[in-house]
Amino acid sequence: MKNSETQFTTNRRDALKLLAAGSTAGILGLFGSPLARAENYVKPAYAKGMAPVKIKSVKAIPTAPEGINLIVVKVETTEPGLYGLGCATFTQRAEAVVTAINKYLNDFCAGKDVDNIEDIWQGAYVSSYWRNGGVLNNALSGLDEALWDIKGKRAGMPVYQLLGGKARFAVQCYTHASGRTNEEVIENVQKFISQGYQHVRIQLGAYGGVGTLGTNPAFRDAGFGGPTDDFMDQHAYLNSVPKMFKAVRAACGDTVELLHDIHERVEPMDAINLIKRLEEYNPFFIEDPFSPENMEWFKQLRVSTSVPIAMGELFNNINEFKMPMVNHWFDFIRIHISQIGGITPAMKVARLGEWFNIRTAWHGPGDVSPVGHAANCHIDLAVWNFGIQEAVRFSDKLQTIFSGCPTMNKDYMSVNEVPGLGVDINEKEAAKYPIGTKSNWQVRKNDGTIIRP
Ligand code: GCO
Ligand code: MG
Repeated sequence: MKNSETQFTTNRRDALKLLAAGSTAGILGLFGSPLARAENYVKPAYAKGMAPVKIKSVKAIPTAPEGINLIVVKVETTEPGLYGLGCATFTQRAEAVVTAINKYLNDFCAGKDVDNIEDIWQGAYVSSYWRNGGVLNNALSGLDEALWDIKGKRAGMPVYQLLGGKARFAVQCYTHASGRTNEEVIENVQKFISQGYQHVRIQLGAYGGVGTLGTNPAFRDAGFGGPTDDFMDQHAYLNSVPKMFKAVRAACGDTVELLHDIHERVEPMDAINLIKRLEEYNPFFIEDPFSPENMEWFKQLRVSTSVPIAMGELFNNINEFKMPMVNHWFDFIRIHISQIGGITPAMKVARLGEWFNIRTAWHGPGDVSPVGHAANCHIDLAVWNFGIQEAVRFSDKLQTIFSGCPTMNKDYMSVNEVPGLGVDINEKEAAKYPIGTKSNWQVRKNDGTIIRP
């Protein structure tokens, strides 16, 4: 039996508990805390009578009509005929993204309310505990963009309207002019100028340019590395780029805006010296001077030259670019938006950029699906700090699979003006072009050292 002492303490403890509970309720009641209000929550008027639409399934639709792996996510809902599409294209690891979508996101999302995009995004983002990797972020992007597509369809509006409406009539784009010689590059630049382009990216050959044309690097003679590994002579490349700019400026004049992608292929100090040698040709921007592993070098670059810089297609993680943006380390943010998780995070990046006058130049090459290009374009229409959009031409074959692709009028891109993102997919056609797995980008120096590609 408890003695009087313990009885007292227990009573005292219970009394204190009661008091606490009473005072919490009192305090809560006083300040009208959410806890207190939750039970009074009423459905907003517009939703009265609207059955909440739930996610029924999330699946990956892989296709590779041009030999480039593309991954689209389809979110089907409990409302018959209502579904959304999103881009989850990580072309080098496509199979892994398909697994992440079909095995994990489908389970995670089934039964969730399609309207709560931010909540679903945050939930899916942390659901793996370890996060911010290319594979999971791309899967999340497919889901996210599909939910924005659905919200546009439910609202009866193109997605850019949900993002704040048009800040410009259409989206100005740049295109790629390359060639094995300066003469071929000039020919292509002139061709694009005649098509109405004012911004043209110039590259001699593939990334690394003439530096990759050497046939018998020492490592191959030594039997080192793989038989298909590329070779790059960095100095041949570094010497060729200023000559290319000089030749193009001489032939095409000062009006055309010229861009170039170093593609993180040279040593940081060589990149800085190269960019200084390009100053006189007034580039619109020079892209990816360094790899994401070398962000600190931007300090040196910024005090060495005033050439505008674009950075970021390899970024996956907010921590890779948040402070560099705050420190004005580059002028254009080049994110591959599915690599960070889609429209929801990309809008936050764009808004952050606005406060530091960093403009958008989203990644838009062939390894982004037409759904992804549409997502880029909807954001580009709506954000104030739009810079330029990388554009590709959608082949007839691609358009047999994807209808409603963004359209080009000279160098201006426009979205399909229908509710949602505007792009639809023919799954039967898509299935005719299965994805492949062979994508290991290996580039080596003469002695066989691996170069970041
Ligand atoms: C660009 C890019 C691409 C990438 C490609 C990787 O600026 O468009 O650098 O060409 O290399 O997307 O798969
Ligand atoms: Mg690039």
